[in-house]
Amino acid sequence: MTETIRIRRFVARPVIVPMNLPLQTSTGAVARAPLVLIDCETDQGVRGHAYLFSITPAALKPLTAMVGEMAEMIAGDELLPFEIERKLTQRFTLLGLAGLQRLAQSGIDMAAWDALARAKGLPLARLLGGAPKPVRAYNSKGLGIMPAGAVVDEAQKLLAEGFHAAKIRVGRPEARDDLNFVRAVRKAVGDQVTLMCDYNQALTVAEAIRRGEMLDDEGLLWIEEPIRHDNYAGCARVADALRTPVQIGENFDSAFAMQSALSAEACDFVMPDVQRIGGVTGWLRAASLAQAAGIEMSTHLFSEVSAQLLCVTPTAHWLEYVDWADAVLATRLIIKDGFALPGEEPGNGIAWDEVAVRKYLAA
Ligand code: SMN
Ligand code: MG
Repeated sequence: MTETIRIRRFVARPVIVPMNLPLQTSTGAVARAPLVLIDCETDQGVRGHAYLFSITPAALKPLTAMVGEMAEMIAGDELLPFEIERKLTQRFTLLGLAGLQRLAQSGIDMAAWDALARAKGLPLARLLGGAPKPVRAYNSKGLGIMPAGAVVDEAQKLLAEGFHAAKIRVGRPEARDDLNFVRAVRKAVGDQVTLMCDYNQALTVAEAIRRGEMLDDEGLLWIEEPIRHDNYAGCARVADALRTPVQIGENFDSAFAMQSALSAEACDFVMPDVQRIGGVTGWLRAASLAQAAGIEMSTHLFSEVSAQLLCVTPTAHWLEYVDWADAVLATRLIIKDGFALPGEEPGNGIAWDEVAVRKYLAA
């Protein structure tokens, strides 16, 4: 029996929610989370949910508007994410499949897959042919560019939430200060804890090699985005020069961008971001590329849907855990003994706390 589900409409709502722990990166502070909450309404009454993170509040309204305009193009269509991808890709090719366009299309894709999963009564991982299972997770909420004196407290707080791994933000003006900070964290947490660091593209190629060599004996699992994200030849030089693996991927605009990076041998690991790689559909394509290249694939932000996706990723590596949408979520991703436990409830793990949504509405 074939059952046709149609899209009635999408509703996009902008909210700005407080973060429990503001984060200082080499590009500045992230203190509040501007989110676009997307609902995919179907003719069967089932609703799918997804959210986008506009990073800066300045992009929140344009992103919400872009989701709204894009959604009108597929109202009434069958709920088929691959067909939605084909149609929207065609409509936006001349504009360019990047930036806010990319985020909006990924959000629509995620909400559509969620509606499909809920319509079938399956968690997303099962709809995709796998099953929810524990995925290794690190706490990415803190250890920003902060005073050295606060390290012990912050590290202990992050690990006490059930993790055995955490990410350190680096890219201070002086390399020596980064090194001292990394050492202070290691001293605070001990040898059993996994640590990685993230430059957020702060360095030149030569400086990335110099600083990377300084960090090479610190036992870091990876060095993330040391230089401009799309300088793949430069990334390859850095990756080649260092013993510590180089991680990139949160800025891949599609699986095609990831393929270019892999062809250039730009990195040792990849960590696509589900709102840039093309939602669930784009993630699946990227996961196959990582498998073919024999490269570990981690996630970026969006812990709820990403935990489900990691369950069907052949070279699954680490889940990046942040709780930045928690203020408007009715459920939380469970963390236990260093693992995230994606649930068996139908869908991608996202449901709204409507009272909170009304409170943080930014319209
Ligand atoms: C990051 C990205 C976007 C917002 C905050 C922090 C960072 C990460 O690059 O990988 O978590
Ligand atoms: Mg990063």
